[in-house]
Amino acid sequence: SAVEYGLDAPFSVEYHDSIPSTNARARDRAADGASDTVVLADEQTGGRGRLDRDWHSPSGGVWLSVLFRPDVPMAHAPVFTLAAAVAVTRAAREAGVEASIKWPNDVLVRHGDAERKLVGILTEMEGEADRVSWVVVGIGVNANVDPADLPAEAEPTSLLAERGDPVDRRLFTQRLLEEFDTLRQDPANVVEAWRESATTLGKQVRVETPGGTIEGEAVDIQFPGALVIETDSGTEIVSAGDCEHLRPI
Ligand code: BTX
Repeated sequence: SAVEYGLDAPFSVEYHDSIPSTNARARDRAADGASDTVVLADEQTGGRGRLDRDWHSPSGGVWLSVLFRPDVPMAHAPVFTLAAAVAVTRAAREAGVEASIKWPNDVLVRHGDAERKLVGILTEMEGEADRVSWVVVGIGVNANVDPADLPAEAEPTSLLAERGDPVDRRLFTQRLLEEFDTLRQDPANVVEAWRESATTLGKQVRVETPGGTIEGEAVDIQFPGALVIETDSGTEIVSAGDCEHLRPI
């Protein structure tokens, strides 16, 4: 139970040893009318990433989903992905791991030229254009897991691997949720907080979108989460939802 995990969070927390997907569970809770609820699991057997990709979630991770009902139009919801990235980056840094954000939804750790993936974030929502009904922000942190148990092609890392010893998951999750709670109440400030933790800005990037490939320098991020890219032929603005892949070039 959440009591066993010992969280004192600004959300009601339900804890599962093993569950297919905390996002799926949070969506079910949303359908039942719940809000301000966190679903937390030690292991997921059917974790999902963006575009229906698999998210490997062995025992020892921090796999969680936050369900809430912000009073914002649908188009603003991507800001909560940024908020989650900032929150988890701050919590990781407090745990001694120099994480940074790769737009739109990855948190990674740099080792020289290599970037190793520590976190994935998947935001889902439902509602009307002028007001969301609910938002579920799924945050997957490779906490106390061995990167060798994760897909090698993703170049994964974990808090355990970076620190050399296990992280206190209770403390880490508590800090993550506190940061997220503060940021979600102040969406206008999230973009500024994001700029401070981001690694993407100032870099040459190649972004795959449904409309084709965009190459240029990532110069800024715009509310609620679009990336501004200076290309040879002018400025392009890519929304987070349209990014299929971003690579440094
Ligand atoms: P994404 O689509 O950006 O990344 C998915 C890709 O990441 C996969 O195709 C694979 O290559 C790689 N990958 C899979 N598992 C891991 C891992 N543990 N570490 C590093 N790389 C990996 C990112 O999607 C969004 C992931 C959200 C996960 C959370 S966990 C709690 C919640 N429940 C749920 O089902 N999803 C979210």
